[in-house]
Amino acid sequence: MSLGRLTRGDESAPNVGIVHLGVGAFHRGHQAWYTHKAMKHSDGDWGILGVSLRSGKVAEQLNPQGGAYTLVEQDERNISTELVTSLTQVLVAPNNPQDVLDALADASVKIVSLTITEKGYCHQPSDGQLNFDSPEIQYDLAHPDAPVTAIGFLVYAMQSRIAKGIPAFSVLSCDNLRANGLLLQNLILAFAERISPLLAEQIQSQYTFPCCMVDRIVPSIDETKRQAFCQVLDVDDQAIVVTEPFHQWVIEDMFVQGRPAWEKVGALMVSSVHNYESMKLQLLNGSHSAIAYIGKLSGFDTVSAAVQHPPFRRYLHELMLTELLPSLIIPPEINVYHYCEQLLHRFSNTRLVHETQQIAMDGTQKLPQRWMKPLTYQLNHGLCAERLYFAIANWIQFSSGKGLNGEPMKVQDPIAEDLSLCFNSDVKLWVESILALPNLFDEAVASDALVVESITHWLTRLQYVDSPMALLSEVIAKSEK
Ligand code: NAI
Ligand code: CS2
Repeated sequence: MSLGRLTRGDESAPNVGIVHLGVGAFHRGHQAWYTHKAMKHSDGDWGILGVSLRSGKVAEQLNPQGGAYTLVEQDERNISTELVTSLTQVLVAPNNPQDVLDALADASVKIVSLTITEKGYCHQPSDGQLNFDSPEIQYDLAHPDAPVTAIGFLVYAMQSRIAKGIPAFSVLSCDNLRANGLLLQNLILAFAERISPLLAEQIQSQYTFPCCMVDRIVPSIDETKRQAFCQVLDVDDQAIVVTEPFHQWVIEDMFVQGRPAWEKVGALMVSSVHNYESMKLQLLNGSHSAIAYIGKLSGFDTVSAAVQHPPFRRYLHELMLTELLPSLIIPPEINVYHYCEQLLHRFSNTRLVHETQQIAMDGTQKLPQRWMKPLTYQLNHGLCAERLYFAIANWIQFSSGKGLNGEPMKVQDPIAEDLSLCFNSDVKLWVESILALPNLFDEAVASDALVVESITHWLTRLQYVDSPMALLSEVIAKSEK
C-alpha cells in the first residue's frame, strides 16, 4: 500500500520573517531546525520562506508538504525524529525571479540567510574578491529584473527596499567560509559599487552581515534510505533529513531588526565568531577534506569506513594536533583535545552515510580556507607540515580524474577541466602547474621550494602504491624526523 504524503497536520504556517537562499539538506538539518525550536520556545514571526536559485526539486519536495519535513537524528546508540515546521514554502528563482525579488523586498523580512555552497558566492577563493569575470555576475549586472546569483538578488532587493524606504534586513551567511558575513558584505558592496557608489554607501550604513560558525554533519540522503525511513515513519516524506545528534551554532549578535530566540535553544550569541570559526574550519573541515581525498583513493566510500582504519585514525589525530591546531586561538571554554576526540567520534558514526565523494566536491573552493592558513603558519614557524603535504598530494592525484590503479575519479569542481589539464608525467611539473593555478594558493606558498619538493615527494610515492594507506607509516616517520 502506498504511504500518504506528510503534511503540517494541524499546525498553521508561521508568518514569514526570514528568507533563506539554498534550501539544501544542511539548512533543513540546522538553521530551519534551530528556528523551529526557537519559535516553539519563544514564539515570534520567524517563518522561513525558502528560495532555490537552481533546480525546482526541493520545491517539489516541500511545497506539497506545506514546508514540513522530518528530521532524523541518529548515531549508534539513539535515533529520534522530529517534525520541523519553520519552513513555509519554497520559491524557484529561475521560474520566476521577480517573485523572489518581491519576497526579498517585503517589509516583513528581517533576516536573509544563505547556504548556497562556497561556489555560490562567485568570489576568488584566494583573496575573497568578487570575480567580475564570472559570466553570472556579468549577467546580473546587465539584468536587474532577473538576476541569477545570490549577490545579484540581494543587491537589487536592497536597492528596491532603500528606494521604497523599507528598513534593512540582516544577511546571515551559513556557509563554511572564513569570516562568512564579512566576505559576503564585501562581495555585495563590490557589486553595488558598480551600480552606484551611493547605493554601496547606503547598504554599508544600513545592512548588517553577522558572521557565524555552523556545525552539524548533514549528509545528502539517497532514495533507498529515504524510503526505508518513510516505511518506519509510515508516511511519505520527500524532504526528510538524517543528521547526527551534535549541533553547534555560534553567531555574531548584530541583527538590525531582531532575530529568533536561537540562544534559548542552544545557539551561542557572541561579539566575535572568529576563533570558533577558524577552529571548526581547520580541525573539522580540514580533517574532513583529508579523509575525502585519501579515503577516495583508498577505496573508502564513506567517512566512517575510512576512519575505522587504525593507522589512518592515527594520521588524522596527528594531523589535527600537530599541523591544524598550532595556528589557532582556541576559545577559553573549549578543551581542544576533547574537541578533536569528539570529531573522530563524530566521523565514526556509521549511521550517517557521509560519502567521501560529497566532501571531495568543489575542492578548489574549500581547500584555501581549510588548509592554507595552517600550512602558511607551519611554514613561517619552521613547523612540520608533512601530513598536509601528503593530503595535498592526494587531492592533486584525485583531481587528475584517475585513482592509483587507473580507476576513474569523479571530479566535481568549478575548474575540473583546468585541474585535469595540469597533469604531467613529470610529477614536479604537475605539482608546479597545480600550485600556479590562478586565485587558489598564496603566492608565497606556491613558490616555496620546500612546499613544491614535499608535495612532489608524496605525489611521486603515490605512483608506486595501490593505496595511500600503504604510505601512512612513511608519512608518520618523516613527520617525526
Ligand atoms: P545541498 O547540495 O543539499 O544543497 C546545496 C544548495 O546550494 C542547494 O539549494 C543548491 O541549489 C544551492 N547551490 C548550489 N550551487 C549554487 C550556486 N552556484 N549558486 C546558488 N546556489 C547554489 O548541500 P548542503 O548539504 O545543504 O550544503 C550546503 C552548504 O552548507 C555547504 O556547501 C556548506 O557551506 C554548508 N554546510 C553544510 C554542512 C553539511 O554537513 N551538509 C554542514 C555545515 C555547513
Ligand atoms: C564537509 C562539511 O561537505 C563538506 O565539505 O566538510 O559540509 C561538513 O559536513 C560540515 O561542515 C559539518 O559541520
